[in-house]
Amino acid sequence: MSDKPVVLVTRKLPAAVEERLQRDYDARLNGSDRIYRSDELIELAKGADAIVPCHTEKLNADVIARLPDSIRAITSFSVGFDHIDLPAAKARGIIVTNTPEVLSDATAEIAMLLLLGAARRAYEGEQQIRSDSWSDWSATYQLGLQVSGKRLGIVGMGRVGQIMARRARGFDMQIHYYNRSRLPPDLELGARYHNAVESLLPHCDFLSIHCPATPETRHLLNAERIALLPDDAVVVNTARGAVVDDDALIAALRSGKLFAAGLDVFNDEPRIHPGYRELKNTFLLPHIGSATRETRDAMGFRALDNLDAIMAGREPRDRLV
Ligand code: 8YV
Repeated sequence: MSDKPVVLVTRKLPAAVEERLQRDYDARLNGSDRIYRSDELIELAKGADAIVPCHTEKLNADVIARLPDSIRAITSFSVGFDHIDLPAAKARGIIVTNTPEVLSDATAEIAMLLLLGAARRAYEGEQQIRSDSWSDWSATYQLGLQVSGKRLGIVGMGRVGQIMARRARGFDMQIHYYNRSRLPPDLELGARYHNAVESLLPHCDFLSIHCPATPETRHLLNAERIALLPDDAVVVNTARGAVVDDDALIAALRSGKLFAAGLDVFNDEPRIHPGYRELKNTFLLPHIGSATRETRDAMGFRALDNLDAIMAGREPRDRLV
């Protein structure tokens, strides 16, 4: 029998990450990449020292209460941790970590792609080419909104929000932001701070959401707040679907209050609100913010660095509880 710690890995991870797992641990890998039901996950965790989950595993208070006593750590392959009940883990003495920083560039890239794609009606253009319905050029054909020089409002000026601001400055955008606390001037780089979402929104030709999903940010973008945006604003979300009230956003896209939305994250993924699919002014991606080869490897290695530290009795770099 191996004396290596036993680790349950809930989803298939990049090859280099699985190689390291197999070298250093008695790893229970998920070759089929099927999403385990909660009771299956609890069963598979029997005798394991740690779990490496993704955001697809809902480790709520009930599941955490039923995990075997052997589990000492949950080292998530994600920066977001809304899928893990931290107080429940803490109460059981289970250490929880995430993978910050390593996916900020990739996520900001997707936010910029969504912003540009929504503003320039990329979905409709793509559709016309692929369905062979592009008939001719005209001076008023497929008119979108110019991005350069416009105002970008950022909700949540953490790592991803700050990189998004830097990328947007490349388009001469003027940056406004809301964050719980104001950034120091060397990080703010001239961006205008708003101490409430309500005061930010009227300044947003484009709004990009980068805050975590918490009970406080649930439905942060609702009908009342959408009404505060300028007419023809564009909304981009690469954070979590829960931050947006889908019915309110769809109504505003349908009525023409908003010009378009670019979304990579949704409530109830992958069974998203069907209203988004029916609209032409949405540019939709399937939660691929961090999906680059480089970033997925880096996320895996960061999760394993945390796991190595915990198993060696050291403090992990990214401890949440
Ligand atoms: C990941 C993410 O793909 O890390 C996060 O929080 O939202 C995504 O970029 C996913 O969560 C991995 O578990």
